[in-house]
Amino acid sequence: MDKKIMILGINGYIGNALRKHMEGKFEVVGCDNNTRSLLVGLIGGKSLTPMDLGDYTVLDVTDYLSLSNYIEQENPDVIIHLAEQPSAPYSMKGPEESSFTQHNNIIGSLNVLWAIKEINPKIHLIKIGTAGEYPDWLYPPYIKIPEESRTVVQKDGKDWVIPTPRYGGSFYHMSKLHDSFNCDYANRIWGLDITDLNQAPLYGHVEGNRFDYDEHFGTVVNRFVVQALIGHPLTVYGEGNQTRGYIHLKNAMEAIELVIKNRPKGYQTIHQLTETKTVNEIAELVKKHTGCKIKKIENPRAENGRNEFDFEMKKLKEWGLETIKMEDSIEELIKQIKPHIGNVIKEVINPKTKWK
Ligand code: USQ
Repeated sequence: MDKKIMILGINGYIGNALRKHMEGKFEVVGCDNNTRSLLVGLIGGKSLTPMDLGDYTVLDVTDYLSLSNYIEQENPDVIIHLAEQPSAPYSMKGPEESSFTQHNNIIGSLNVLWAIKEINPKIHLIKIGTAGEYPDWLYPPYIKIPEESRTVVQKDGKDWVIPTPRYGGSFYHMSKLHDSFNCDYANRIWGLDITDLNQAPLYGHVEGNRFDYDEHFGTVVNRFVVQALIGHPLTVYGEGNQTRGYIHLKNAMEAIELVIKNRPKGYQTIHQLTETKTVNEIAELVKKHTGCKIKKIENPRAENGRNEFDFEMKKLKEWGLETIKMEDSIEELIKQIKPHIGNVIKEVINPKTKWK
């Protein structure tokens, strides 16, 4: 049984919540270079809620020597790699933001792979990927996106094992895609055990965690709740018929715990999402609970305005994840956010970054 976990990126929206979730269950250590707070600050924002951070080591994962020394010193059983720039809109803001995203994400992940191989190839790497590695045009309506990292294609009476088809929908998604190929390759040549956790947009809050609502780092449900509470019409992009998968932050933490307890052999992909919704459905749900207004605005992103999304979600179900439904949890989220609503910086709400 794996006992010691290391969280790379322990001060982010997922990292800090994960530390809180895992303490008492595992020995937890982690590092961060506080890029998330810095980037949110640079675009004029700030976490709505005060953060209660634990002990951590200041470390940049793109610095191979520091990272490998840290892993060698701590000798964890599992590394959960979250030290990535997580925002698609941020990666589309301009050349600096794009190259920062790709350098930070791809080089950081490559360093993690090398450090594991050099120091202790028995470490299980859990890497947060993205559900956005499967654009809708690659999986036309009603074809379930398979939950296998590799797919068997039959040709000329032979089986050919190829990576499951993926493609990115932003320079951020492209960085995650490259990470996935590097993980697949590291497994093929070095035999590392790697879980690529392809996660859908998150929402929700846990006490003491950060909560972003700006156009770049706030995800749609969290943004809509803040907008509703300050009387800002909900910013539905385009006609609001975009369908995405979603998962509550608490479920995402439980999912990572299940992955640690059900350690794979080899390179596996897991779909980390619990339900699919259109943006309009989310807006209507928030309206039902707050009476807010909804406003359709020009979509700043390059994305399909209407799509179907159908995922296999076998493994988390099989391991017993009890899913939290958005409609059952939105009321609680509104209650959690209300006391902090005086901290809102209104200027960061409307989207300014155009992708095209
Ligand atoms: N949207 C609106 N109005 C808003 C904000 C978003 O209509 O004010 C729409 C977007 O156009 C999009 C959907 O809501 O169609 C979801 O957007 P999001 O900002 O909540 O999430 P997204 O940019 O897709 O990115 C998030 C995470 C990222 C993760 C990704 C998974 O930030 O780290 O990789 O979800 S996925 O989207 O499946 O690629």
